[in-house]
Amino acid sequence: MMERVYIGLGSNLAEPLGQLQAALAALAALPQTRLAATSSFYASDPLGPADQPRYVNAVAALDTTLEPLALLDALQGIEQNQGRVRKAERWGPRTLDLDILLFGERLLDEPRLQVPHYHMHARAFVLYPLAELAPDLQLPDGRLLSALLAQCPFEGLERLQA
Ligand code: A4P
Ligand code: MG
Repeated sequence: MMERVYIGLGSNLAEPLGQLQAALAALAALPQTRLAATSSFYASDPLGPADQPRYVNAVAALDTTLEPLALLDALQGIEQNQGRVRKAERWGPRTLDLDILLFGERLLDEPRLQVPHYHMHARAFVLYPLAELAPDLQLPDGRLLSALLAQCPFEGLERLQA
């Protein structure tokens, strides 16, 4: 079954814009998957430790018949290919982070995968690009994206020219 998946992309090291562009090309090349849409790129103030560069963030929409864990494996492969080094520090700088925000209507709570992504509800750098792609989106728990946006100031975010 084909399902609509939203991926959050983030980078704040080694030319973040180029990292995101390379990641989008890699997403478009995934098996059993179509890259359906891409948001604008946004510069964003770092959440977490403040002594790190600003991020570039975006959201992509995929249509896929991959199962969730197979998609997660593929995303982690793309992160590795782009030089991601996992460090102990939480929310520290990274060349590329690919998060599964939503996977169809699924609610997943597995050791390796929680969907919807646990913090998407309050992150401007997720909600605003997501709203470009799906302004009328309803989360599997019934919450409307528009209601989450109303609680989430655009603060710290800057939409970059394409
Ligand atoms: N995992 C569980 N659920 C998911 C999911 N829905 N999508 C597991 C992807 N992975 C999921 O992830 C750790 C483990 O989460 C994975 O092995 C997977 O099995 P990670 O990418 O290694 O670790 P992380 O990203 O450092 O941790 P975390 O807690 O996911 O961090 P976040 O929430 O991704 O935050 N500031 C700005 N402005 N923009 C950003 O993009 N990103 C972060 C990272 C911090 N500050 C930021 C940004
Ligand atoms: Mg992550």
